[in-house]
Amino acid sequence: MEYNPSIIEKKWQDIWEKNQTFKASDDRSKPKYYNLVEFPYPSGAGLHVGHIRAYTSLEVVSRKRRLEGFNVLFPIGWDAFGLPTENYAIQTGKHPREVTDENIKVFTSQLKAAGYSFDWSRTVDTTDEKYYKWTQWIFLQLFKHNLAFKDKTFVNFCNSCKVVLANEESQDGVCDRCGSEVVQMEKDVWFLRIREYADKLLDELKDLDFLPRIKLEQENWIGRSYGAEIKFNIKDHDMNLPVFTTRADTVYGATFMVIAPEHPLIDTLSLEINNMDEVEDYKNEAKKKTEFERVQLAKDKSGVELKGIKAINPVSGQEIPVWISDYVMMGYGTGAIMAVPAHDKRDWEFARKFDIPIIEVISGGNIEEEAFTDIANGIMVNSPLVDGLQVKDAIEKMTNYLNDNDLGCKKVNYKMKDWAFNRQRYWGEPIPIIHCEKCGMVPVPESELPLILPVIENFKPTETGESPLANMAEWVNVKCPCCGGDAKRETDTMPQWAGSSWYFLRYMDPNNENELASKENLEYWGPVDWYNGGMEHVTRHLIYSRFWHRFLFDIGAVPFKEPYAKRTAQGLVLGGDGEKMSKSRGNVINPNDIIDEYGADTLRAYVMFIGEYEKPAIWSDSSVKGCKRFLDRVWKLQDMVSEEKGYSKGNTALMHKTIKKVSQDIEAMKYNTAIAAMMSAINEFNTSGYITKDELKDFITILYPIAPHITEEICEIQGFEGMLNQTSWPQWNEDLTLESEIEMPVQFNGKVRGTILISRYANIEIAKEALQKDDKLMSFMEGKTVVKEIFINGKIFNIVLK
Ligand code: ANZ
Ligand code: ZN
Repeated sequence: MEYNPSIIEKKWQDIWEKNQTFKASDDRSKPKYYNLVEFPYPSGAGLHVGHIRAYTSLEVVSRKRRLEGFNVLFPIGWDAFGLPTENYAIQTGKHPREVTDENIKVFTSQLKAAGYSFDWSRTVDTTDEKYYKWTQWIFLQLFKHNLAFKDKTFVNFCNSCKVVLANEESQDGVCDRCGSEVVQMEKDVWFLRIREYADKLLDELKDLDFLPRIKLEQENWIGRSYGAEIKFNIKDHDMNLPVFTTRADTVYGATFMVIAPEHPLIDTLSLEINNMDEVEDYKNEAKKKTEFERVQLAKDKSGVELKGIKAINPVSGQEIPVWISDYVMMGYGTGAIMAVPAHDKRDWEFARKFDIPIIEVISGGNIEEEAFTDIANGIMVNSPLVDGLQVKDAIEKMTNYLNDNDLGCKKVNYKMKDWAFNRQRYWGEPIPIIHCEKCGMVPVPESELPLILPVIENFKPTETGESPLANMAEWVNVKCPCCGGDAKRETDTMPQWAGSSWYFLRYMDPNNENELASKENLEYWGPVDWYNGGMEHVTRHLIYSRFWHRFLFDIGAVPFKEPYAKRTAQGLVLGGDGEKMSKSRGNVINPNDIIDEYGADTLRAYVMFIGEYEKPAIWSDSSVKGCKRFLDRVWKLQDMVSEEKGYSKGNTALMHKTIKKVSQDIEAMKYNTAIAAMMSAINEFNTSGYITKDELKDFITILYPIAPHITEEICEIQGFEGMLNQTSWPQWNEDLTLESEIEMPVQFNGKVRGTILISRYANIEIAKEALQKDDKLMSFMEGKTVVKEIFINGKIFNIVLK
């Protein structure tokens, strides 16, 4: 019989679908295991091989867990709101709903063709009103707990397209669609107070089983920093300028101050500043730069002194100048710094460029040449209050001094900003808020949820950068739920991050109309046991969803603190040329082409074999063929099945070894070496020339998670009992993993002269017997007498001759 993947795979997929084999029942009597993969954005481009690499890993784990007796939840869904679909709708006039439905169809058939064991009955779609009803509900809870608010901020705006652009649409300061310059426009937008959760999100991290680099990304994103806020008085004014510093030890070395170009002090003191024109020009230039350009790319320092303004150093009493420069960000700390050029690289460059004094306060370096930043070894100087101390102690002492004299206080800062929760676009969840002149911002009553996104004709944003919803008078104008007066609906929609912040909860109870999920189901299925996804999502998505979840826990809406017990990440799949796959490069591999030519099992085996799972991997057509050949050889094992019961003597160690290796490697995400072990097992079966039925059964069982179709088919042809999806995962016996026959080295006077083939457990008598049958080894003993025999069980036979 020939191995014919296209027939076999369709057959088994139909059986799984018909029997609903992978439907997860809410059967609480069984131990559960919840595997989560990042649900795809159903774009027009279809599924790519990156998805396949991302999903196959936990697909393998899911199939293995079921054989281990777990009730497995392995769901999939659609993260379907967002820009590409909306932009496509603008270009074609097709409604995003229609576009989304078409794309979902394509994705569904592609994922099914790959043979994934998803529970298709639990599919969620973030754009489905039954789903986003609860996204809106969560927003309302945040609003009611004062964690959602509106504030002014700057957004990227394209004057020619008249749209607010996301950061990813306005890279390098130009509009992605028309190429014109992007300007910063001030707008009133929604924020979520995620900063209030910074400590909770950081402190829980330590107990989670996240990859170390993922934890690090989370820590850096939140960016907690312990320091002090210090007040610098403005000369001749009854006001002060607070700064945030992690280096209170260096206050004596602060020879100037720098404030961000957006700092409100400029307006407050505009009458006193003698060079306002110059200052305004500088502010306008700074507006054009993104934060990245300001912080990372600013090689050449620029700035303008606020002429006519002086600050007073709180410890030395010295008058120092105040500058504005774009290397100081308004969004961090207080938007102002004390500059210590002797010991900070950026301040040093700035002082050099503008000829500002540099005072050494930590000895050990050469501040004429560069800033001295070795805090571990420097000793304080020129600082009467802390001279002679080490930096660490000086920070402590100076902070206490400032605190006691009302000049400053301890302060913790976070890099993470509040979450800008808005889009001025159509294809998103409407924010359920009503603006009333009398009552202010009023939540849409929960009983009126979902607030349905109205159907419109024109998806283009308005001239003023508002969402197209703003054009719909009949939708916008409502009565205030509070006072009944005329009011208007909020027209901003939620960002794409919203729907993906809680989807894992909905999978636990996808059709619940009364709650986001029932208590019982949340208790049973939660938390997610294993979450795998891309490294590009371990900052924002992972933090946002942990934040929402923690909030839901705090208000008693979910019974567990952290959503994901374990989080891992796959590496990218690069094109055959080693570059990122992209249409323009022409190096994109369509998974369906691979399935059509070689079969889904080959595709799955290949993406698992392609290389270390966490590292980027380069696509190779010849390795795909290699994986197909591997499966051909698996199929051919059927030609050498012996009638022997159990494991044969010759294959026992091989079986136990291979089961152990594959079991452990799957858990450690070392899929490539698991497959390599199975490949070499096939070589050994071929060498011995036979395989027993039980050996074949167990061998195809451990291959089943990776290549379920071919293995189910073999199982059926061989008449093994039941289907593989109903068997148990094979166990190994550690003692039996050891090869029973070994090649024991034989030494004469300390020199290895050859080996004898004996049982691992053989004693010296058996070894001597084997030795006597070996003419070559015996020839070394000719004419000599044996002085001593040293035999180490299972290791070595050493004979001393004279
Ligand atoms: C004086 C000083 C002396 C500083 C020294 C550093 C070295 P992290 O660890 O990131 O919190 N800073 C504070 N606010 C800033 C802002 N809005 N924009 C740019 N820089 C800002 O770093 C805190 C340090 O970053 C602060 O400590 C401040 O410079 C600077 F030898 O103050 B430091
Ligand atoms: Zn009102």
